[in-house]
Amino acid sequence: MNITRGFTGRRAPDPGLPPGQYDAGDDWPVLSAEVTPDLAPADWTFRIDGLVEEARTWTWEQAHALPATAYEGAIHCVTGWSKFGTRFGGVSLDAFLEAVRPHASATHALARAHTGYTTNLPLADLTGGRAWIAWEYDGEPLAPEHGGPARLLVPHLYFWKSAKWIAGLTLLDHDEPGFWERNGYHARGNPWEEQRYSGD
Ligand SMILES: Nc1nc2c(c(=O)[nH]1)N[C@H]1C(S)=C(S)[C@@H](COP(=O)(O)O)O[C@H]1N2
Ligand SMILES: [Mo]
Repeated sequence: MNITRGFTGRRAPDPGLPPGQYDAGDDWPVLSAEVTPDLAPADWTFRIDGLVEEARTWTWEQAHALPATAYEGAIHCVTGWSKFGTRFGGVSLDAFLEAVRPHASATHALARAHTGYTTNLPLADLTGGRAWIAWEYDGEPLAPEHGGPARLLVPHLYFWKSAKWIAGLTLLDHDEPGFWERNGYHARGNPWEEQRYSGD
């Protein structure tokens, strides 16, 4: 399905481009610090640990038993491109977090990929139906170069927060910088406030 920009029909008004971004159109650039791993769904697991009542690891099948939900909308990369009308399928992070019962003291999460990539997020950005573990794009399995079999998807923040080949989250009572954040990028990365670099 194509979303015609400018004609919103029954849709919510298109929020448009965040400051300093351009529309990449049909392109979907690949940005990876690592070599794309050869990760089969059978070898994929997703774990939440740290400040939780009950740390838990889900297999591919166990994760797929959770209620399926979709995201349709834009993604925004800090290098400048935004892509509208993306369609991801997966499971809301709320469903995973409900199962582990985060401690009241948990304020942040450090996300890690099966390749070692990390990125930090406020826990509040991962709840409320705004973050997903995504394994489908346009109704097809998510391509390996885009993080398949499964990636974190947090589309309201710059896309470096959406860790590809997601392996898990550790809940913390403080913020701990991940890979790009240790290299000068912003702790939160809200594109609407142009939080690109630490200090922005
Ligand atoms: N594991 C991992 N996840 C990652 C990255 C990465 O290098 N490794 N790059 C991030 C950045 S900077 C962006 S813009 C998006 C790119 O996702 P894409 O290649 O599917 O466009 O993934 C994010 N997640
Ligand atoms: Mo990016």
